[in-house]
Amino acid sequence: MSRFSALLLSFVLLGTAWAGSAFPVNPIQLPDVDKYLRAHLSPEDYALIKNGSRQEVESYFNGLAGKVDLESFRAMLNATPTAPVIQDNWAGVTRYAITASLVDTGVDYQHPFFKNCMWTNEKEVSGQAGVDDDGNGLVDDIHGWNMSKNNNEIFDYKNLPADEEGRKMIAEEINFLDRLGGGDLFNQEYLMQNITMIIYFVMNYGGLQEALQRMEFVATMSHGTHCSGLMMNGTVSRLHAVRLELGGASEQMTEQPELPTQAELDKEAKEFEAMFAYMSKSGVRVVNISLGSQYSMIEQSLTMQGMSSQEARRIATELFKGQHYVWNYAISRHPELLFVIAAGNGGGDGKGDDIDTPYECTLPAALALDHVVAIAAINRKDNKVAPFSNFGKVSVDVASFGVSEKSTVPGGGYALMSGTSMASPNAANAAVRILEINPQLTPVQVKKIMMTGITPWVASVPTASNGFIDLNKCLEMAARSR
Ligand SMILES: [Ca+2]
Ligand SMILES: [Ca+2]
Ligand SMILES: [Ca+2]
Repeated sequence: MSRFSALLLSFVLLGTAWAGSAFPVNPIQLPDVDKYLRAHLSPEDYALIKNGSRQEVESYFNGLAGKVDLESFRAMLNATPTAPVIQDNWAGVTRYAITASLVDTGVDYQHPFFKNCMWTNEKEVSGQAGVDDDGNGLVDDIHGWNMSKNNNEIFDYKNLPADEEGRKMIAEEINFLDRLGGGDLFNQEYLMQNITMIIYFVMNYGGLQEALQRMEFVATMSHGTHCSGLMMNGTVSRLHAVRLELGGASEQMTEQPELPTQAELDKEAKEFEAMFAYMSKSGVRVVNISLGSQYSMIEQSLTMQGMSSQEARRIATELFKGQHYVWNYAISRHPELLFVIAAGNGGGDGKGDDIDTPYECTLPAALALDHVVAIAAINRKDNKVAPFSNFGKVSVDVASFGVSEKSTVPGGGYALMSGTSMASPNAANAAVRILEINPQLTPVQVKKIMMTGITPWVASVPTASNGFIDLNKCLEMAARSR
């Protein structure tokens, strides 16, 4: 299988340029920390944080830290040390291990959580390093494949600090981001704590810009590991990891994109198709995709580069058409796989969009295919739709939990993240567990169970099923189908 060219990845990334988030549509919603500080600090203090020397920032931090209980705040950020337990009534029922794949930023497979749940290519394990022992065209694909680099590096261990303190810091950072992005940003009660913590990170990383870059880096790096933990939690199944190396918003395209030729599109389409063929050959039944792109974001990012609105519309339309062609080509050729796809987060305004409309259309969630399930996010605390979640009467099928979800992060810890990125693997988890009970079910049958084994809601936004996945109802239906 050939290496993915940068072309389609640049499409995928394109949408994020203005949104300030790690992924085009299904990122952890990174908060606008810079704006936050500007809004709440005096111009002098803001200038000091932005441009002051380390000593100046440190003494400012010490002044703030004296006024808040930072210790208990940090303890709160670290208060999610264990894996959540999925409650169900199916512990005694025979389950079959199936294999599920996740196309994402990679997974820390050395995390204790994943110890016994990685898909493992036995012929490669018992074979020779540097040799494609099972003849599938991929050398040493032990737990999956890195599609961007065309090698078996499904996680970059050089990104993890060597010491335990440093590794624990990742969970703290992610929890802090979720705290800020989860709406508490505007909670006056937490204002002082949040500002103090931001300045603590600014100090730690040697500047505001560096701190923001670090947050984006950690969020991007952790995304795949977090989604993987949600998908596999409580299952007896195996995780087949497929990594795409997507950059964060700061690595976004700044130049005008060149429109792809049909030959280039065909090449991309075939490479994506080959990725799904590889999954299928590895025994995968369920694929989670917590990423994508939105038409409006592409158009807006082009306008922000100074393009006329007419020209931006023309280019964005062509690019989006190309993306549709590539995704549709690859996914429609693999009806044996069930694709669970995040509906998207609705961009920098924090408000979900109707992806049935051409302007807010989001791919690949909006593909009109029977073996695609698009997932909106609700909050498990009140069963209400997350304000950021996209929706659509036709394109979005069902909802699942996606606000402050607890799952694995690189380095061995657990932390909270929010997004339809999290709702999607929670829904994929249900799909995996349905198949564990009845592996004979087809993707279309599993999708039907996911859309009918629900708790109906009085929803403020439309989806095809108007409900959220009720795991026990789904598993009862799966058991009855045996
Ligand atoms: Ca191989
Ligand atoms: Ca080998
Ligand atoms: Ca929006």
